[in-house]
Amino acid sequence: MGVQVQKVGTKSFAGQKPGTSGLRKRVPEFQQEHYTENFVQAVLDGGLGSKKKGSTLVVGGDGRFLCKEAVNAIIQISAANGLSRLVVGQDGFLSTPAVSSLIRNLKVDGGIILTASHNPGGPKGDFGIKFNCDNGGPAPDHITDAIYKITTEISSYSICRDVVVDTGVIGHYEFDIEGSGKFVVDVIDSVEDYVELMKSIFDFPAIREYIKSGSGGSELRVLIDSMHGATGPYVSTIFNDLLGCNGSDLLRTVPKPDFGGCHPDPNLTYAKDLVDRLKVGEVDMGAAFDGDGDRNMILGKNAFFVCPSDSLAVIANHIQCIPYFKNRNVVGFARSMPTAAAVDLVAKKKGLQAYETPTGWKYFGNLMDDGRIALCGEESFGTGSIHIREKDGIWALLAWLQILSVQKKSVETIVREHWAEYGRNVFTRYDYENVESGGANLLMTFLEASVNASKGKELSANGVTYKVALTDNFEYTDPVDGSIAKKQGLRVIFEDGSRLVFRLSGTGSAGATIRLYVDSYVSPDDKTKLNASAQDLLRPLVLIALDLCKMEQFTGRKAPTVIT
Ligand code: G16
Repeated sequence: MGVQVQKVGTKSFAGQKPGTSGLRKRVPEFQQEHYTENFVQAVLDGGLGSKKKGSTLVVGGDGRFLCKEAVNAIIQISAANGLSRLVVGQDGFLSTPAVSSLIRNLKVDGGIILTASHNPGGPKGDFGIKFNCDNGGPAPDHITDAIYKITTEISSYSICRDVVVDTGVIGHYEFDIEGSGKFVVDVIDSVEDYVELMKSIFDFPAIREYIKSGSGGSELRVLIDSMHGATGPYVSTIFNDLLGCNGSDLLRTVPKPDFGGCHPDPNLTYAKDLVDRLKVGEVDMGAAFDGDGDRNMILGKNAFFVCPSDSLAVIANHIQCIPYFKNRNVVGFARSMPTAAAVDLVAKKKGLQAYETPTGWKYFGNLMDDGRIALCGEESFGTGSIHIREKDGIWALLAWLQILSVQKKSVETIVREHWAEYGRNVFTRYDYENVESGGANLLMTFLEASVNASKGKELSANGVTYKVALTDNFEYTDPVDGSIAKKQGLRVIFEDGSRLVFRLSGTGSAGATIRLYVDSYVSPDDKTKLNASAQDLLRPLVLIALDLCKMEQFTGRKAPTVIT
């Protein structure tokens, strides 16, 4: 007799709507009875649809608090729903890029990723569940909408509580399920597949040689901060074992359920220790990755900050340094709308196509699948390529190292030379985190009206005047399937091409986060401005933006939580 399937009565929970990248909530919310099970059932029904019975998924997460419990729930609910196989990372652990790679390499039907990305973890921190499709990428809107609809109507879920797998032990586990037959769980090494992929993309011997003697004949020191997130084991294997970096230069490589109490977001605020160590000037380069390993921050010597928009443009400009692209037909690049347009200038010069999509990696999926782009990136520290369908932190660092190994120049020199050739897209983002939702929504409603009213007007601050050329709420029509995403951010575009963008984040777990993006272009002929501080260059536009949205009046906030 097979393992029994139990049908459990439940009630729907409000607010299980996937955001920019999956459902992210505080841990106690997920710990409510039936909460996680409801959502997993909805993911299987809405994500797999008629393919559900007999399908195979990859399952893993970034090791944060609740991951193991959620993996067990997914195993038991999948067994009861007639799936035929799950491929699970050992201990339920896989970085987000590793899940995407496995889905593609194994040619399975999709995956479930347990992560709240860069959000803090631990018993009071954040947790998240995200469904990825068979292309390895985050589910597009029509699928997340279907999942959400099911969460609002659900009245029961199916579960096999007697399917018990020790995910700590690599192996093949088989069960006979009542009514559907064989169900398999393969617990696999979490690191192997991803490392092989990286070895097939980059010239590891050349990078290793450059690390050994690239810095004027002596070793190139790279300080890497995994922030106790998912990249740790991958970083140790790739950078220590295979590329010869000093073990002591690899920081916080042990994944922890609460990220050691830190906020695993690789930016100048939350990776401050790394920044401070780079400032001393003894290390040539630095990099940090987020909780689930898809975000990256790149720093040069003396903590020279590479703005993510520039990082994408530099990699695009030097794409032929990366062996993977040498024999591929590169026809375009993409960036999200709030990301500064540096990559567009590279595309233009090379005669390639540039795409502008809404915020969310899922919007790059069709462009990649359709062969329209080779690289894409976002201001939110996301850089990636068509090797998978997620952004990829370690890939970005390897891309930089490969470029350095060919160019034999420092990070800072490469960026400054880029500005001298293309001009500089100066960029900053102000985040107002955990703002009371009511105030944030009022601000956005008020702002939409004042943004519209500003059309054609001159706005000034600190003696600098900008004339508004265009205002809108960004709308995107996917060129591949024609789907439309509306209201993706309020934009004020000035006559000189400078931009202000305002939007509410879709990745917070409580309250609201207001994001204000400021972007301005300095021509390569303006030598003084080209090397001035970004803060000084953008100050007038920041003041104009804060006045336009009446930030303090609506939110009571005098300053942002994070500036990147
Ligand atoms: C996710 C998405 C990104 C997006 C970022 C911020 O990243 O995959 O595409 O740019 O959230 O989104 P928002 O501005 O809506 O908070 P991650 O690293 O959190 O998965």
